[in-house]
Amino acid sequence: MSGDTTLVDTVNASQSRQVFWDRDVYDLEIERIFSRAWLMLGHKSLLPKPGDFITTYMAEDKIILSHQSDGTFRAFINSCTHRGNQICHADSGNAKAFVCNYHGWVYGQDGSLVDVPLESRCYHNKLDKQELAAKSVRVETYKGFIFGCHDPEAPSLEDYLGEFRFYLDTIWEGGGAGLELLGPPMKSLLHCNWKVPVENFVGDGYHVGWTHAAALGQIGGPLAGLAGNRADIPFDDLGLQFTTRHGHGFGVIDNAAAAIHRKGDGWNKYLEDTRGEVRRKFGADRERLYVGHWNGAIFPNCSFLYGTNTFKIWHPRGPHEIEVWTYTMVPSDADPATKSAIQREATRTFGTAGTLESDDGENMSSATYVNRGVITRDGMMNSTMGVGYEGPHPVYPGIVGISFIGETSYRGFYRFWKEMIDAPDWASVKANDDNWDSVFTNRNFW
Ligand code: UNU
Ligand code: FES
Ligand code: FE
Repeated sequence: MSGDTTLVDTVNASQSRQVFWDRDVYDLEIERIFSRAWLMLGHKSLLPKPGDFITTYMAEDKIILSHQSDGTFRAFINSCTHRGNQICHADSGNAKAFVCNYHGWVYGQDGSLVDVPLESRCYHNKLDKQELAAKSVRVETYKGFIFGCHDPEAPSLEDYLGEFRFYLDTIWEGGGAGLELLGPPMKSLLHCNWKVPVENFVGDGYHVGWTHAAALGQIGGPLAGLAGNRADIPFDDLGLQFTTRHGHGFGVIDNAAAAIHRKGDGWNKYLEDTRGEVRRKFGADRERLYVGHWNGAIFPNCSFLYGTNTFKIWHPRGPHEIEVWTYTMVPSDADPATKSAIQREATRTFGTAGTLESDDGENMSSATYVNRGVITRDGMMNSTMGVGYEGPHPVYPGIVGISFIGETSYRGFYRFWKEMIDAPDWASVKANDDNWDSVFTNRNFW
């Protein structure tokens, strides 16, 4: 099953329900997407000193990410090259070396095999330790965020993020020192396909007023206006939606960056103090984004809400389950009280037991498990909202949709999903660089 898959119809903006259910589709995703794309590993704030390490996942592969003595970061597969035992069982720490607890092979901070017990006597000096280094992963960083990739043919991380950096820079650099992550992550299992939360975070402005109606009513403030079945819900003056070359995208609600926070201090004050610098550095069009609330995703499986400041990696665990890792995203130069206030609100809303997280979780497993039904899963899903009400924009790169409520970024996510599933290699993805956005046919919308 490869080459021009019919699972996603980019012309009619629909997707087969099998993308949430079928085991063969999942296996193909692991092979063609997770083994070839840049995946989020973490932020340097999680391992600030030489010797610091964290363990994480790239899809279902266990990974050690380690801070080298020269200040760079290296990642390697967390499985011993002797008999395969997991090398490191800690979530994080500081280590000069990693000792496999099965037979005691010792790996350096860079994954090289540095010592083998009884090497000369038992192996008669015939062991090639160089060849037996832990399998290494390509690592690159952007504004402190660390990514890993298995494919030597993949573009650089900067090119992979591409024009999405125009948007990321606005918040990852911002008007101060940029954003970092607070760990350790909260971890939970969710019974859903990994793409359900990604599509939700990349571009589902529609669900907010329905799924979260009760919670938003309780929170009050600017988001309360979105809650519920209201004919007068704001629409085209609410914000915008974006998709870019490699499927990354987001939606923005204007002037709502700190909507869940108290006025006058903490995060609100930080934004007011720094927005002038953003305007000076990046201009008014990006200052607008800086003070907006974002729901976004970096293809394939990293999502975040800027403003609410939850940061998630959806680690796939087969077609019908994920392990969700939730960090808090904070300005690295904010004072400790502001950081902890941001973390508290992020946890209350989108932590493992957060009010809004629970609202979403129910939908995510429902949208997955309903496809147990053989007749049900034969069908297609619809993402046509706002087709034609989107296009290239004079200021903002990528394709820009008319409102925060739309499915432009959904279409962009599945457009690139299909491209990756169909492509035999990165060269054939790169060949589409000049006409990737041709499925967005209204060239004169803005
Ligand atoms: O649930 C969401 N994705 C969301 C919540 C988006 C924007 C504001 C609040
Ligand atoms: Fe690691 Fe044997 S499996 S030392
Ligand atoms: Fe939601």
